[in-house]
Amino acid sequence: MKKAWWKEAIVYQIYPRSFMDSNGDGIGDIPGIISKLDYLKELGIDVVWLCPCFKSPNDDNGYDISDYRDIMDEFGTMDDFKELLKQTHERGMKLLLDLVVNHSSDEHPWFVESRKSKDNPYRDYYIWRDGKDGKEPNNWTSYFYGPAWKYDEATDQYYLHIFSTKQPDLNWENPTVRHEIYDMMKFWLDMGCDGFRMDTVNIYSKTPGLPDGKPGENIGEEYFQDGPRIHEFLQEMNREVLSKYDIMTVGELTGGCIEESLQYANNEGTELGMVFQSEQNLMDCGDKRFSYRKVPLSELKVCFSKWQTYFQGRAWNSLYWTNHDQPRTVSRRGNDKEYRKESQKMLYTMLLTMQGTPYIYQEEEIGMTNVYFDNIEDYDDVEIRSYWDRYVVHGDEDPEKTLDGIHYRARDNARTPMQWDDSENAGFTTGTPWLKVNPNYKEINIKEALEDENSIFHYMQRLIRTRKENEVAVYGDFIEYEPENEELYLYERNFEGKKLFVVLNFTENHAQFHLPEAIDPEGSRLLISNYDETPELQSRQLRPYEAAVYLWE
Ligand code: TEU
Ligand code: CA
Repeated sequence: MKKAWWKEAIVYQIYPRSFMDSNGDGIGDIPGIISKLDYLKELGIDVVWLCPCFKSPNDDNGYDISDYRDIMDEFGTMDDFKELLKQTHERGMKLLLDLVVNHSSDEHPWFVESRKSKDNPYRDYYIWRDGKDGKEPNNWTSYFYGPAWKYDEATDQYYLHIFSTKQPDLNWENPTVRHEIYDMMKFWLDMGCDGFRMDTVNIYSKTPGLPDGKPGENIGEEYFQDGPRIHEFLQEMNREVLSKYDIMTVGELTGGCIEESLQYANNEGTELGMVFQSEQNLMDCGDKRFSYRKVPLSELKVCFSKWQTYFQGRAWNSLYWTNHDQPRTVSRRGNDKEYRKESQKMLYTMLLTMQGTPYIYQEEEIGMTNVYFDNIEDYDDVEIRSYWDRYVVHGDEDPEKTLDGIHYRARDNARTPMQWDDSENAGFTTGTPWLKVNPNYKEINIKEALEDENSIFHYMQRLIRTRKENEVAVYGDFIEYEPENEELYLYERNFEGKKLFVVLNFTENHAQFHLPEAIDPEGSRLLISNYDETPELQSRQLRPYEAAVYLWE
């Protein structure tokens, strides 16, 4: 197993818009982030990943970029950014940027030029096609609903947008586009940035001819996910940019299968350092975007264990429970009521004792919950709004049912402003926050967590320290026990003569744990646990959401 700093790092994801507002305009900003760097350092963070902070009209909160080389007005200036970079480095932490180059904003000068005329030098930066019989060039659909094509009168053609109409897809077939992107990446890396999280990295390459897709929810996916030239493109990017710096990279996969992921994240390092698999997020989907089902523990375990063992010795995993596109972990996988603290601690014990690089989304360290707005107007997300408009306002979906699904699945769950304390607007802003603060900020906030020695924050801090002191937690091989057990997740990790054994109760009940025959408790000691007075390793009753990790050395 080849060691690397980014394999040992703990990453913290910041959604800048919701993190900390320094000037009272209700929008989080870079000076706000700088003012909280010591807090992140105290938690034990090594790498800060910033969601997009570049110029943007904010149709999709920065995932629609109109200038890749400048900072979003609401977030601050280039000087603020450089100060952030400097102060992050001064504290021994690194800064990861979000690279969004499957598409740009329609307000990017490239697109403004491109749409002017068919012979504009920028025309071929995007994907333009003639309509077919007065309709779209093919049947592909956008992830934000409706056709993936928008008609543009000026030139009587359509442009492709896999996401919103304000996010036209860049044409990766065009080598000039690719080199513009590589140059832009070098611009940030030469400034000292430490790597990239790459947005929707597996959909850059579209199948030539753009054939009609088979019917389904996201039509056309089979022609743009893991497309024919994607590995060629990433290997080129790796040769020309990535391999020249000591950086970390993580690609976000839209869909994407495990076999293909192995190639993206391969240990030879020809493409990316690691990828985010999205399989774990798809398991609890219902038949619609905003509906859901309960996932049996055995299914969740199949998913995590599969990625652990399949990658072993061949590729490096990323580990995450949530991000800015997903609901809060404790509401989704744990119990956000009477066992909020226990279950969140248990879930992160799991994450931090697996092989891969862990990512902690903002406020996970205080066990933040979903938000349950009653009024659809209180939601801001372009995805929710366009869904509601299409399927409730102009369709026949039941508003109550859809709202229930939104409560469970919505991206805005993760985007409510950070709860720093119990003062007005949770200490996030002195103005009016861009998205309402979760009404639970009086009970759940960072000030409270810092004052309580039994808080999730302090447990997370201890978990992080424990992981860093025990290489086996980072690099160890993974062996699972009792995969069919619907209450417990049991596994072992091994590295250079050391062993960990992890016992996790995923239920709110007492659950019977039988020591597996293959595990000899002799010589083990308790490394960490989310309850007091945890006994030595033996068959016994586990308390609700109990987690315990034992070490042999
Ligand atoms: O998300 C890409 C992605 O996989 C989406 O389909 C995601 O699953 C969806 O938003 C959930 O419904 C990335 C970003 O993380 C997301 O915030 C952006 O909106 C999107 O790309 C477009 O840039
Ligand atoms: Ca602000």
